[in-house]
Amino acid sequence: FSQNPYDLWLQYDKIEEQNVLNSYKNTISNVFLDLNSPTGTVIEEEIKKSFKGLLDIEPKFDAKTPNLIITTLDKLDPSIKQKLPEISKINDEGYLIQHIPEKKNSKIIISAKTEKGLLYGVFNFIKQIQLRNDLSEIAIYDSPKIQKRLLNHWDNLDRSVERGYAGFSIWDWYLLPELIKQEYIDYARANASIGINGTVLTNVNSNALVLSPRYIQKLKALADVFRPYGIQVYLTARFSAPIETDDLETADPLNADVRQWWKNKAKEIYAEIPDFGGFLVKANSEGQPGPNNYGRSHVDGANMLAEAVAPYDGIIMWRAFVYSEEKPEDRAKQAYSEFKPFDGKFKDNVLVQVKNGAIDFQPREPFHPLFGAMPNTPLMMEFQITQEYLGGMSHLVFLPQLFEEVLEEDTYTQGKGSTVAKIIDGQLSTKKLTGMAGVANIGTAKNWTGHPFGQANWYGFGRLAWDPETSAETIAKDWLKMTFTNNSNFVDPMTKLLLESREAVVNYMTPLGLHHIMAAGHHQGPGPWVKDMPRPDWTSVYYHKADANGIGFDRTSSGSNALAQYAPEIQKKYSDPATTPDKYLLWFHHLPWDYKMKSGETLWYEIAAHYQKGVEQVEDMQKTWQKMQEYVNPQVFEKTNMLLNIQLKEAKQWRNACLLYFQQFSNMDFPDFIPEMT
Ligand code: GCW
Repeated sequence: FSQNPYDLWLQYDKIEEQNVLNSYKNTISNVFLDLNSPTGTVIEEEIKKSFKGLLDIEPKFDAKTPNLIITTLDKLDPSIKQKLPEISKINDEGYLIQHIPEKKNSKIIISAKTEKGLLYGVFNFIKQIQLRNDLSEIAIYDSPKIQKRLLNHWDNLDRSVERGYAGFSIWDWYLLPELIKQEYIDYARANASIGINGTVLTNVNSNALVLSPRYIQKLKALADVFRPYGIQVYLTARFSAPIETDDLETADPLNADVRQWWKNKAKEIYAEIPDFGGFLVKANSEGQPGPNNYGRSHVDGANMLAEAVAPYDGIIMWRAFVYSEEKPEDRAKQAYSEFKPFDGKFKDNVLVQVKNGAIDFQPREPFHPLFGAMPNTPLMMEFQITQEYLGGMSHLVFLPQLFEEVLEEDTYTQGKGSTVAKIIDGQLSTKKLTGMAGVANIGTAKNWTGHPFGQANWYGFGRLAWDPETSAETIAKDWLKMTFTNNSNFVDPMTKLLLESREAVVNYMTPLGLHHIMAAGHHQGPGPWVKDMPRPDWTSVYYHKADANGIGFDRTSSGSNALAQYAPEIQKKYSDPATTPDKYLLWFHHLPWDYKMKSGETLWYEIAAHYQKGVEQVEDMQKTWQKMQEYVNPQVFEKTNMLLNIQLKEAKQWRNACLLYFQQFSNMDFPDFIPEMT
């Protein structure tokens, strides 16, 4: 095996099936490529590398009759252009791969409006070979549906990573700008291969130092590395930076000196990095400074920054993750209460970045009620790829399943079919900007993500940011084939394993709509008993509300009425426990322990059954994995084995801890299907 984990899904092992190998060799070994640019060099290197690996050939670049033509549309011969049926459909980042049959000289055209599009096309073309797809009728016309496809690194300047489980930050700030690590290049390449086109390098809990001239030089060095791969750099902006890094006395967004300070700062950055992407801002949230400190609104703050970067086509991503220390209002309601009135008031280059759910990256949450509620504001999705609440470094959880579930949800805000995906990709917005962010799970670990299967979540995020309607199943299959092998004895059972892994974690951590009952602070492991914290909405008891009368958070009109923030169709369905999907039951309702569930069993029984099921699902995952040894690099096999053992141990801890804790309120027996508990 090579299957070097460092190479992620870009495994280019030689094709073993002789007939397949020969047919590829015959179809595509004579390449025409005429790009004289840094991106062109990247493309050429990738073609060489993949052909050497997969096909064991050096492609010819000077053949008279090429059979693989890679060039931008403006350079294509009109006679060829005529044979590209859907050419007008692709956008500036899109591409086409079209087979053109001819008697003597059949060929494949990879083309795009821009070189960046061409790079994406080339990566997809190589993927077709990794997947062993037939090229003889290939006709792919593909464009990203979302414009800003970004990773968010919660990386601090001291190289610690907030909620990071894969080592330290890959950004070696101390040695930048002089030292360019190979990892930077490989990071850019991996991201480009899945269409990611930007990266926010620093934590949203930000440090103003990164805006100082010394750091701008370091940033420039990274931007120069990433540029040929079509990746822009972004920074987080600490709102109080004018005070902290200069001697301004205020950071009030309506103060003329403050406004000028940010304009100067933007000018200074853009002088070094002309394609700098812009700023991501966490303001007035969890202790971060912001416009509210000066009696100003989020709109005042965001628009001030937007004005500073607008001359350079920069954008501001303003996070909606706010919940006040003083407000008694249900935390799930606060972002909506605060931001909805701002709809239409932000400048055109501002996106409001919203987490997928209203609490915080739980194993399962209903979609955030802001989606669909601000049609005149570009809303950017924020997913978390790093597994803060989903087992950190040790649990195998395939997150595209979670992402897909959120994106498919119907908000009904503009009638049936108003899915979250359609809001994110701009179809249901009056604004043009679109974006999706994923909080990265990348670090200095030799395989980038620590857990070998963390790579699938990075990969899957990229795929969904490109097209939010991609199915989790397609992503699972592609990733497994590209990373390991095409053998269906591996791919089929492992696809099933991946697709079930998310429900497993929900079952053994937070079934039936339970949420935020993790241990305090680090969020690893169970902590339904957590109650003494600096803020009530950081405790667990705030969320599960278990007592002798029952369990769950009443968010209907008899409770916090958070449900009123959703469209009438959803309100109607979810206001009655009988019509609320079981998966959200305790998110919206407080119900007695002996409440009769759809299954006919009591609520207590179903809670226990779900915890038990979660444990059994991990046991099933282990059984499947045991059969996969012959397809997987031995180190990855053993590591995953050991991690699954830890996952099973922790799943049992979750089950036992939660059931023992809740039993003191339910006062009901454990069903006898949990031998350890009876
Ligand atoms: O829930 C919290 C996390 C914090 C994080 C915050 C946020 C970066 O526990 O670690 O801070 O979300 O998203 O801003």
